[in-house]
Amino acid sequence: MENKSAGLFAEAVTYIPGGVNSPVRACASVDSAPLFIAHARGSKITSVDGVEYIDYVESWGPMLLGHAHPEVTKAVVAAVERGTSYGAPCEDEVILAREVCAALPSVEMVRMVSSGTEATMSALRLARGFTGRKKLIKFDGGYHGHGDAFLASAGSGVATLSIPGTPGVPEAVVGETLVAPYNNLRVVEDCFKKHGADIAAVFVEPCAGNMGLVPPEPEFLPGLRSLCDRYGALLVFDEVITGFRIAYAGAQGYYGVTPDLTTLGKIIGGGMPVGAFGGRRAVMEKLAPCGPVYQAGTLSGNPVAMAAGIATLKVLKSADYAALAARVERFCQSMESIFQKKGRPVQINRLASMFTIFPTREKVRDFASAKTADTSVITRLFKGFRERGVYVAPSAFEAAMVSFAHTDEDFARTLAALEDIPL
Ligand code: HOZ
Repeated sequence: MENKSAGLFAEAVTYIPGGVNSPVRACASVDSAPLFIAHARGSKITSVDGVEYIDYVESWGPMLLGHAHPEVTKAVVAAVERGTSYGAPCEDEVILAREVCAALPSVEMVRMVSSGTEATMSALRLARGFTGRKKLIKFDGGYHGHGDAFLASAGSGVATLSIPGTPGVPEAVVGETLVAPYNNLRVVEDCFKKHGADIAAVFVEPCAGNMGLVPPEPEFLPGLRSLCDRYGALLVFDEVITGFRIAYAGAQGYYGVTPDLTTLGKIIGGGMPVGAFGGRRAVMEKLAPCGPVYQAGTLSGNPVAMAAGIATLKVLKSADYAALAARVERFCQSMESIFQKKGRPVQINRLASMFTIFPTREKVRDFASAKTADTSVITRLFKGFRERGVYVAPSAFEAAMVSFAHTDEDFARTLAALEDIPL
C-alpha cells in the first residue's frame, strides 16, 4: 500500500541525512517510515501511492484554511507570474505588515523573514541589543526553532528523538539560557532574583504546542508580564504556531496579555516559507537600518510568500473561529469517550483548532507531565490511524491541527478509525 513511498525513502537516505529535510518527519519515534506526499487539497493529503488521508498535521500549522485554498492558490499563481524574487521592496510587503500590525495588539512594526527559526533568532538578538543583557529564560519542552540559544531542554523534534544536548552548540551560547518548567512562575521568579540584571528576555509559547499542546494556566502569562516589567526584561511571545490560529488576534488577543515582541511564521505565509517578528516601535527601531542591531535576508518579504500571506489573512479575517473551536471540543469529547470505553487513560488537551492526545492519567500542564504519556500507545495510534486513512503527527510532542476545511464527516471517519484501533 505504501510501496512507492518506501522506495523513495530508500533512495532519499542516500542523498539526504535520514532521508528527510526536518527530523520529526522521518517517523522514527513511531517505528515507521515517512509517507511521501503527491498532492493535498482541503483537509486531505494524498501519498505518491495514491492513498488519501485526513490530515491533522497541516504542514505543522500553516494550513488553517486547508490545503490549496482557491483564494490562496489564485494569489500565488498571480504573484509567480509577476516574478518570484526581487531583492527590493514590493507593495505586498507593506500590505501584509499593515495587516499584521492591525491584527496583533502588541505589534506596531514588523519585519518579515523566511522561517520561524529565523524570527526567534532575530528577536533574541534584538532583545539582547535593546536591553544590553545576555541571558534569556525559556521553558522546558518549549521549542523556538533550532537557533543555538534555544536548544536547551527543547521540545518538538529534539524531544521526539530524545536528543539530550546538541553537539555543535558552544557551551558559552547555551550557558546564557535559563530553563524553567512551563506554568511555573515560582521558578521564573527565582531566576529573576538570581540573574535579574542579566536577563534580556523571557521567550514563551503563550500556549505551548511543541511538548504537545499545553495551555497556560490563568496566572501564568500575566505573571510573566509583571516579572518582566519588574526586572526590565522583554517578554517575547513565540506565536509561530498560535498566531492567527487561536484567534485572529493571536494568543495575545485571546489571553489579553501584551508582549514586547512577537514571533510569527506558518499561517502568515499561507504555506510559503515565511516568518516575522514585531513589537513595540521603540524596540523595533533598534533594528538596522534605523538602529545598530543587524538582521537581513535575500528572500525576506518575498513577493510570492507575501501574496500567499495576504490572501490567507483576508479569508481568515471573517472566519468563524468560535464555531471551529466548538466543533473541535465535541470531537475531543467523543475521542475521550472512546478511550474510556477501551479502558485506556487519556488526557486530551485542546484549544481552538488544536489538540494533543496524551495517553496518561496525569493532568498535562508542563513537559514533565507530558512525558508521562505512554509512547507505546502513541505508536499504536499513529500506525493504526495511518492504516485507516488518518494522518497524525509521528510524535508524542506535537499538536494536532484542525483546519476550516475539516468536515463533520472527517471527524466521524476519524472517530470510527479510533474505535477500530486496538490500543
Ligand atoms: N518542528 C516542527 C514541528 N513543531 C516540525 C517541522 C517539520 O518537520 O516540518
